[in-house]
Amino acid sequence: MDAPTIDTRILATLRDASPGAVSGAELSLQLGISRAAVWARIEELRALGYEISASPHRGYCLASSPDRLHADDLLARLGRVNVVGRDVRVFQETTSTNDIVEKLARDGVKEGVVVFAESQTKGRGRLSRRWVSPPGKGLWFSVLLRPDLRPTEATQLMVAAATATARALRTEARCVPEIKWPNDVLLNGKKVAGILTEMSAELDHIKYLILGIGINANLDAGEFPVELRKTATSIKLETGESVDRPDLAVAILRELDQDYTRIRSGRFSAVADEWQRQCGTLGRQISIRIGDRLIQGCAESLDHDGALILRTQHGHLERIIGGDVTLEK
Ligand code: BTX
Repeated sequence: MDAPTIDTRILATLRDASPGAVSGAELSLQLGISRAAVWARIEELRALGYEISASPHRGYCLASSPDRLHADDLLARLGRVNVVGRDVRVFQETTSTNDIVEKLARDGVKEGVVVFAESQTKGRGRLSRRWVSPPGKGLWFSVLLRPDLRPTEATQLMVAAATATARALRTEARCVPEIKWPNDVLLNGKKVAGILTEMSAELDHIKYLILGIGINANLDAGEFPVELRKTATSIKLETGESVDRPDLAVAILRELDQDYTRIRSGRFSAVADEWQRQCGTLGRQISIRIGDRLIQGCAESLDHDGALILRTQHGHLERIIGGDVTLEK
């Protein structure tokens, strides 16, 4: 992990002390900079929207944080991680965070880097479909991984991403998400999050894999295009409350770091078990479109690689590694 910046350390120290305060002298000692330099950094953080009170006797106290993604703050909240989130970067606007991470991957950047954007002009889903990503309303981010897996095992990471996202939604937004195989997270039957996996691989080896995760946090109904209003939703629309985006972002990265650690140590089955418990697809009659082919049947289980095992109308078992699922009534 790179050395944390001064701002990351200031925010981490203020958060640890909150609701208490930390004196300028103490911060100056901890950070190895002058009290005037501490004050200058505090002024910069205030300009970004952090409400930091200062009293001559008590010192600095973090009263509130702005609704914005700030890399230093995300790192301060995240603390120690194994892989996912050891480097976090935030863009105000980009085409697609997957594009940025792909460039980093080709430049040889280490796995675990996470790129967020406040808005994407060309956010994408699978098969180049559009992903709506308005500014300041969601979490649009991508994670670079270099797993020691075969390309056929990539579904494991999609399953991990969906499981981690669902778990974080439960704890941070107190809602009850359902996972729809392979890459959707639903709230009350509508899509609240989507996951896009893109990879570069050789025949038997993944070179790198990019997990792109989009979460509709605080969008209002009018912020979705009309054609999506029946199928898409946000956390705010379903719970009636705005969610703290930086807190949710950090919760997902922590959960993902934990699941990735499980997968790296050969314990995908623990992730799969959890996935099965939250998955609304299992036991249901579904149809899956794979290119021109439409397969119908009952979703029976998930195999050791994350593929879906489907019992077709004719009683055969089919192993499905990707496609568009429609849940039948
Ligand atoms: P998907 O192909 O399963 O879903 C795309 C479809 O979902 C679209 O065709 C549209 O019908 C619908 N849709 C579009 N935008 C939204 C939205 N905001 N909420 C709900 N439904 C929507 C899902 O692909 C994968 C999405 C990954 C998005 C992340 S964001 C960060 C990263 N960067 C990037 O460009 N993509 C990923």
